[in-house]
Amino acid sequence: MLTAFILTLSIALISSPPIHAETLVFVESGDDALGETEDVTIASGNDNEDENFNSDSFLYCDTQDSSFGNNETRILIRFSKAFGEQEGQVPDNAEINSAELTVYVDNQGDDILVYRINESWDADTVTWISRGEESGDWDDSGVGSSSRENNPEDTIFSKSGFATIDVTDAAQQWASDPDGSNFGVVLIPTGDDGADIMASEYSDPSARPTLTVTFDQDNEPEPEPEPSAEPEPEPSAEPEPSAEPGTGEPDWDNSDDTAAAAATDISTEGQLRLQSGCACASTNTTPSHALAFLCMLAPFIVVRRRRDTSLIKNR
Ligand SMILES: [Ca+2]
Ligand SMILES: [Ca+2]
Repeated sequence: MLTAFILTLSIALISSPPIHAETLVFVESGDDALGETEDVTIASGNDNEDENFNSDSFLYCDTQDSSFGNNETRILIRFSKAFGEQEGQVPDNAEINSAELTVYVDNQGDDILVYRINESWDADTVTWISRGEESGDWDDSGVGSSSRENNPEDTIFSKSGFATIDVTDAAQQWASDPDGSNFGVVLIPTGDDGADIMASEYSDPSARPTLTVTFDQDNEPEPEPEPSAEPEPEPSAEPEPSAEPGTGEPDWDNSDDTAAAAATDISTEGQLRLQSGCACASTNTTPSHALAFLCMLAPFIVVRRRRDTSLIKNR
């Protein structure tokens, strides 16, 4: 029995799926909720700092943006449902091999620095001053230095066309703590030659921001061994304990009805329910009352003999 158990365990270990790399791509599509993209421009200046621009089809990044009264514009981007335990999400504690944020630059400009944000925000209500109606103000307005990480994740060398931003380190953090850290990134301009980027609201889906994450998928946890996984006793094994005579008082009374009811229970289930040794009870045949009566007498008449012979028979 021990050998069979070890063999079963060995097969379970050998058949565990190996660690494998998996790639998921997230983009706003309308059909895939997990691709939900939150992207929004925030702008400084009295006329802009309390305004929300989430519905625009373009995102703006410029130290002196003429469309915003020559004030500074910055871009926030987050894929809020990319990480988690749902099917199709990057799972918790996944080891990130690479993560790339791809954007389409429509109007090239000066380089852009990309930082991981460390405060939560709401795309529909965020502004230069506020993180959102229910979130309070930024610790440092405009996602300033105390509202983001100190060192940039990457730099966009701004030119027209697709630009790829390495956010691997940020994605590792987001995977480690999706609820407490996935606040996306902020794009901060380095000069007054601004860049325009297609937003998730842009009509052509292929130009919308995309997050591509490649990660190692951990093995599934070992399943708990089920009771049915226990190897069946071999025919040569010792008789079942339930076939042994009871050591205490039999748990039935002396009425035929009780014995018959017990026997019926046994015949329908095909297995022994009585605590005392009664050979007829382990069969599928329907015992007669006489047989049931013999069953009741069995502990007093044939117990010792059957115990001896059953051992002989089963060798
Ligand atoms: Ca938007
Ligand atoms: Ca420009």
